[in-house]
Amino acid sequence: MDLTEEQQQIREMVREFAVKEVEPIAHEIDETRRFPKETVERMAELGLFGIPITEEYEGAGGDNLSYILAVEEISRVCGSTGITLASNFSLGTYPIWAFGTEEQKRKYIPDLASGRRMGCFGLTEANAGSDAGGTQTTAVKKGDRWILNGTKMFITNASYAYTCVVTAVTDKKAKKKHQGISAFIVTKDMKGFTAGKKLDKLGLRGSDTAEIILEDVEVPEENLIGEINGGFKFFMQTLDGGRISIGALGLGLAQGALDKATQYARERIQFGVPIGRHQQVGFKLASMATEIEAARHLVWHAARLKDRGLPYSKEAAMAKLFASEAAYRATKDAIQIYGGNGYSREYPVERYFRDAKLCEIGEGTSEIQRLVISRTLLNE
Ligand code: COS
Repeated sequence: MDLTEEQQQIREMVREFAVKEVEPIAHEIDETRRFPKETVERMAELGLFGIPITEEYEGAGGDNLSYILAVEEISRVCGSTGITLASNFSLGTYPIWAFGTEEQKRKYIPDLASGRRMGCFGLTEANAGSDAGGTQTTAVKKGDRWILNGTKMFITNASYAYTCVVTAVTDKKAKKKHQGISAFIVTKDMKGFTAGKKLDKLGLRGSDTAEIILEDVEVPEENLIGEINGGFKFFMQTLDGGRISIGALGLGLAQGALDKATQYARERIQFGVPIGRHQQVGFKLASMATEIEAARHLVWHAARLKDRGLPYSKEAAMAKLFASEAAYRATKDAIQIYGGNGYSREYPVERYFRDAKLCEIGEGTSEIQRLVISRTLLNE
């Protein structure tokens, strides 16, 4: 579990920023569904959007684990801000960084890594949820352009993003549907590209989730990522990394809920003693802490595999699965420890609980993670 000096510095810097600047507005942005542009600007100033991107492209030249630590620390105080950071890098930036041409990287990565512009990822559609290959958005070649039509939904940062990496069907007759899907970089200034309705959500209410509508959008052929009909695998690989970041989101939320519940258990007196001294409460805290530590091992391990260039698909799924479910249990138990106060919006733990639920759904449900893990075990 040792961190390098650089990783420790990033962790401490982000923790300080989170406590000083993110936590004080966490309740308000949740309550009013406000996207905190000022926090996004501060995260850009601190270089958080491009931690694993090399300096040549205006990144911080760090590693993937450092970025995961940043997501964990921000999520410890505010899940909405945590997912804004996580989606911007793992989904909005990474596919261009990992699979784009040199020209695409030069054109788009500096703006994304520096945080001057935001990015998003357009995979999900009304009929392409767990079945990621169910894409109905189409791309038809016309001269040197692709004409895109379709609607993407549940897209994090959609209203604020300049670039959106989207999937579209380029070969309707492909033998297997994933063999006819391509990936494109679409930008906000292209005619016919609009961010649609903003979703009113249970949790993560200070983050932006909206539709992306593509109506006869003319995309230059140089904006195709990789080969025609080769986009599905890029999206799957992008999701592998995204799953580590959702693991970090869950981990941060669980840790935040434990911090609060422990403090409360020290201060709240019932039957003449702090409630933490009652075994039913103390043991709850012990179980939460143990699961959080286990989740941290899985999340950091997956991030380290990625840093070392080793396969991490199964480990990312395990990290996300375990950290998400641990977050759900920890935030639920934090409410229980707070009792009636936990059920009240006057106290933060109900927000943690609502935010944590997303981790079991976004970037592949827990059921999909079990499918990915079991298929690997069975060599399918
Ligand atoms: N990395 C690289 N390639 C991958 C991959 C990965 N992680 N996962 C699958 N592939 C490849 C497979 O190897 C296969 O390629 P070949 O035909 O060359 O063998 C191809 O992609 C299709 O894979 P598969 O047959 O497993 O696809 P399925 O349609 O069965 O779907 C799941 C696989 C369910 C795992 C996928 O659809 C998925 O992850 N769904 C969840 C989507 C999701 O997370 N949505 C939320 C988005 S929020 S941004």
